Amino acid sequence: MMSVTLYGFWRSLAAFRVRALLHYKEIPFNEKIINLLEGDQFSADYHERNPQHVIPLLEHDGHRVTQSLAIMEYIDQVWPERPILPTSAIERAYVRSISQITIADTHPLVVPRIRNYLNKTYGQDEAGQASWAQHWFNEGSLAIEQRLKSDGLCGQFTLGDQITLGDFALCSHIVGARLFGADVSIAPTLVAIADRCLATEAFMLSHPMKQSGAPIKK
Ligand SMILES: N[C@@H](CCC(=O)N[C@@H](CS)C(=O)NCC(=O)O)C(=O)O
Repeated sequence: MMSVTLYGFWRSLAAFRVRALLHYKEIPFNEKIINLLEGDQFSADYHERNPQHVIPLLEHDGHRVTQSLAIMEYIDQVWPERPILPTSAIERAYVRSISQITIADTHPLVVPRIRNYLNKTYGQDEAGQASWAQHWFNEGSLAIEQRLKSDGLCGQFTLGDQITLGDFALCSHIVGARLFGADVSIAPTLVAIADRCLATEAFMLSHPMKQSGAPIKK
């Protein structure tokens, strides 16, 4: 098998989604750390790999794939065992749609470059940035909770009782919300699904706080 390299960082929610999928599919990989707090994403070497200066990036078989959603779908196609996309068109649309609430509509508002901009341009200190992040996590949590209830397709997981793409996205949402101190109790169905994911080995191993460089919990 060609080697698989994930460029990630302990705190990155997008890298967490991809790392969890690699573990879920039992794909051997090595992870190279891009320390976002030290600005490694702007280094010349990383610029050549991903001129957008964001992680995750997956290297496999001479290919470079960016954007966690694209990476997860790439992985699912190249390693079809334990598929994460349902076969019916409507269920596929459902898991992609619910995933995008966090991947496209929530997470981009809380990434370092946004928080740095809030700080530099609008003078928001750490507390101001945390309150901003909590607001957007709450909006996302409520939107996802509503969809889980109204679509009526979830079970133990986002779609019925099997892990799908939706679970990698939703679990990263809750892990991020907790890291930023948001009140996740506003979305009990979502939390129950995320905690079921976090009880599995793949998600547990991939959790941001279990990665090298993460602060030790006292
Ligand atoms: N939509 C992208 C998000 C990529 C992204 O913004 N990643 C963050 C870490 S989770 C990052 O590298 N941020 C660097 C920065 O903001 O400077 C994905 O899902 O892969």
